[in-house]
Amino acid sequence: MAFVQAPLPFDINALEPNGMKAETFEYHYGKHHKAYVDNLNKLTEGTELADKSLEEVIKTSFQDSSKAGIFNNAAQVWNHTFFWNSLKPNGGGAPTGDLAAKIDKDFGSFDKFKEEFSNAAATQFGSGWSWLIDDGGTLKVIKTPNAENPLAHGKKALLTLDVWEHAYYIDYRNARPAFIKNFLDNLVNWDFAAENLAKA
Ligand code: MN3
Repeated sequence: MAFVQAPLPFDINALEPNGMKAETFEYHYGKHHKAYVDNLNKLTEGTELADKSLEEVIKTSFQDSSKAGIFNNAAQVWNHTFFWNSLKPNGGGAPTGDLAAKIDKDFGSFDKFKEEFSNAAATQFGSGWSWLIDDGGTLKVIKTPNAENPLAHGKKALLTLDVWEHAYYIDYRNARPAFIKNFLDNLVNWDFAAENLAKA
């Protein structure tokens, strides 16, 4: 069974009022994300991995140097689907409920969380990702290079921002900090993060 690209959870032009053009999704979803899915299918076709779940492929190929290409493509398929779900029209602002309470407890305040998340996203040298994770009951911010993700490390992801240059070059050119600020102010899907926190 082939791996399939999940549909975008919003219309391709839905985030234009919030600083992400349809053109960004034509390339980032339509070309970059699709290419990872196509490559993963080519690399796993006819192997035992073709019938595994995407999560299983990520976990079994991580740190196996003979499967680096499979890991990179599988993780990038998963990371991008997770990223699209981390966005929503007119998102941003502050979380509520249990998630807000945990952020206050583990970071000191929501502003401190934003500072840590922005810093991780801005200082990831080259390509990678910034994440809010639940590490055994404690919320943390981490950054990962290239395709690496919390799942590979057995941690639970709550929210992510793609900081590969292809994620922001159409909307923000080289201004990664402006892209990060816009994500936090106008795009974060806190409902998605809260759902992930609530999962076992
Ligand atoms: Mn990307």
